[in-house]
Amino acid sequence: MNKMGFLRRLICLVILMFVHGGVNMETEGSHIVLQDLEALQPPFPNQTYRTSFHFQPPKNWMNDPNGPMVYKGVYHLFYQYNPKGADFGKISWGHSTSRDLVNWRAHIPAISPSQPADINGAWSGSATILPSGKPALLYTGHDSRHRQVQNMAVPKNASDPYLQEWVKSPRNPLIAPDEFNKINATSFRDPTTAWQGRDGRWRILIGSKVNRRGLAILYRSKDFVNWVQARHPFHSAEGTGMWECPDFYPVSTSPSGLDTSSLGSGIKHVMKVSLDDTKHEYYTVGTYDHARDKYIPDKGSVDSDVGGLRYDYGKFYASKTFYDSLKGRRILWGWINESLPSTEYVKQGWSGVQGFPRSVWLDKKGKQLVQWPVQEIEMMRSNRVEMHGTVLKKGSLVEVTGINAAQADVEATFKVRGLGKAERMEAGWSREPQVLCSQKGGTVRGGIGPFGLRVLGSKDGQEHTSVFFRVFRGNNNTHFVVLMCSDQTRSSLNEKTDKTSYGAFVDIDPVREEFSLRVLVDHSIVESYGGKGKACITSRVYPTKAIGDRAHLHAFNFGLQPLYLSKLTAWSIKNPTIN
Ligand code: DQQ
Repeated sequence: MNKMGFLRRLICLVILMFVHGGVNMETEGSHIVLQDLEALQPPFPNQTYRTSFHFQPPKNWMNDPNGPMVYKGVYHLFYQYNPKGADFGKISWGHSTSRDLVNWRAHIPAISPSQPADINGAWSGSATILPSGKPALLYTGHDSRHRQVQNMAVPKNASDPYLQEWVKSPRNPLIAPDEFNKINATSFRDPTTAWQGRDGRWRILIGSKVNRRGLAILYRSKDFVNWVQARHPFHSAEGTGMWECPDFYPVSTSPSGLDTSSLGSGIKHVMKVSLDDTKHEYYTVGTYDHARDKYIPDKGSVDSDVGGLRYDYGKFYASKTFYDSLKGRRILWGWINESLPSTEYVKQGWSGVQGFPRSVWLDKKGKQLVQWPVQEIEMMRSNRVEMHGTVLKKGSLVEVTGINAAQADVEATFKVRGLGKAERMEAGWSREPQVLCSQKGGTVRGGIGPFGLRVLGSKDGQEHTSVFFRVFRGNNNTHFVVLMCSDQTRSSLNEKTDKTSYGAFVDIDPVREEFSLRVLVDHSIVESYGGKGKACITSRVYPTKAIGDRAHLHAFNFGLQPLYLSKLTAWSIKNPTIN
């Protein structure tokens, strides 16, 4: 609604209230007035950056995805939500459902602060489908004493596939920090989905810390109500600080996912934590020693966000997976926050988006995960355009036309013949991919690369976000290193936006493999998948010129070595119905 429309409705409302004044009308009138006032909320001053196929509530603040699950054929997504405004406040669990992970319908919040055990906020948690087939939600309550405690809620009516109403356990809190367990009451949160061991007991992890050591504390239960703390933490790592939103699940090299309680041969486990200090996540791949109830990362799997593996090397936090028993896959959700000062997003009337849901599985080398947008995205594709065998000489910038470049799915494969021009990794250069990307951005010419895609570009070239590869030769000349960057330095002429460049090293063998790059563009989101999903980078950008049909898409090569764009396929993405 524009400003005029809003004023017109406001005037009508005042007249209505005036005409219908009087005792009898007042009860009915006040009901109508309340509903109308809700509808009459002024339009958000800036809708430019709302996304089209990424999940968002209609307004207000959203952060972590909570309790994702599938129940009676319906996907559920809960999320940390402030019903009162666009900044973090007293948090509820917002709730939406979907039959296809693409179109979503909003429901009333599932959990709102009401008991002493959550009166200051219903914080993050997870869903578990119990053997009865019914779900239970475990979540952190910020209680009346400002402690973090663990609570449970169950559906009021389990025959409703939309599970619109939830009842809190009268036994809440089920788990609380006290003088005996020596748990820091302000660092004790975010219960995982429970898994059942061979002894039949349920297990959950809760994030915590002792000084700078991040911890995943293990609890066990026979009945899902009485939980007993294990003597030793399930896993911990020195120097990582508070572990938020731990996630622990089995994986195999098959894209088919596994139920959280699965054990057996050919199964590895993934442990992911979100670091409160750096707002980065990292994961390790390892072994679950169920006899000792301990997790042991594989040798070489680094237990840190520095040098370790991350789902996403850009904006992506407080993520959570669930097992989709409908389609036999594991799906990952993660929160993409704003890159604007809080005053800006409060003005905007909303804050926070969820990443497009991704399937996750173990790469065939067994050392890292592969992620890929769920296949349902294909339902929204239209206007397919294709390019084949295009030569990209040095300095090439080739426009891709025929699609909506502000709302697109682009898959490209680049082929490099001859690596002789690869730059040598110099001793003084940073080994940190993010730092390297900021030193060697999308306009800094190299030997092999930068080459890739320029998205959300303005006609005059002043604005664009470049997602690209660059190949380096290792010091001893025996190997090559592939860097993937998402360079936001020119993403917006608005000086207030954060323009950090993000980077990752990708496990691509440039001698034998082509370079695959997929980018989902959604107005203010650039979600990139390099090396067929081995490295992902999400950027949040706010173009001032490259908006809507004024956005352009290019393939480019600013390296000395010519190369081929062997194939590029791009689609516009149609608008799904979201909330
Ligand atoms: N967000 C929640 C916490 C969690 C944090 C509060 C992670 O439960 O630790 O909204 O973003």
